[in-house]
Amino acid sequence: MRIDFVTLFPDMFAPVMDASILGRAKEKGLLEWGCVNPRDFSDNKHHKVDDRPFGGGPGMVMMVEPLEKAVKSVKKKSSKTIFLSPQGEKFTDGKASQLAKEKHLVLVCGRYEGIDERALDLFDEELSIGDYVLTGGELPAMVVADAVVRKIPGVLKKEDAASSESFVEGLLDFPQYTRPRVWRGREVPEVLFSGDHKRIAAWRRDAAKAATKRKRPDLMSRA
Ligand code: 4HQ
Repeated sequence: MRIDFVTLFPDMFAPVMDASILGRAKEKGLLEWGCVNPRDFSDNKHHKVDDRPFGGGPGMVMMVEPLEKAVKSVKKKSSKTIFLSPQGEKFTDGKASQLAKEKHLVLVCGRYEGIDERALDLFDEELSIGDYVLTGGELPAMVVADAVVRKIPGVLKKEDAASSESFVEGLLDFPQYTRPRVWRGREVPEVLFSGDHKRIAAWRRDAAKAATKRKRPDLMSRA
């Protein structure tokens, strides 16, 4: 898969996109990514990309022209273009699985008070990572990229793969333990030392269900 980020802050991306599992996905040839800056497409001599809102009010609005040129410079017929915004459809694990099948994602990051409404025609989808307001779309775009790239076959090692299945089943992860076996008087559940893989799997299923009921009852109806 290739991912292009349309952003006024391209320097934010490498520290996240080149680290850990995403970095390894690139080294393995499973992911290519790049940034394109609308500022480089402004025909204004000061490279201006924002202007004051018609009708008045505080803050600035991203202009449609530099945004359109930036998107068009990376977009192909087979691309899916996505704008990150609190007004979008809620991004979920299911959506991540869907997007993982795409060949090319163009993730467009807004800044300021937002973008000119007419720019929305440039996008196939509008996605929100949650009901809170961030400074820009860069962090949401990287959240989407991370969740999507993990779903590409071959990105996760076999050992990692199992834990990613939990959300697919609609439940939270089961509780995990490592050494020491006793910590401040708290013991690791005995069954995990039994060597009985069937019993362990059954315990984990029950524990995942109990944790979901207690911490996220809203997920139980789906599971
Ligand atoms: N923003 N999920 C404002 C978000 C956001 C979110 C993105 C803030 C775009 C202009 N994006 N800009 N929540 O808060 O996706």
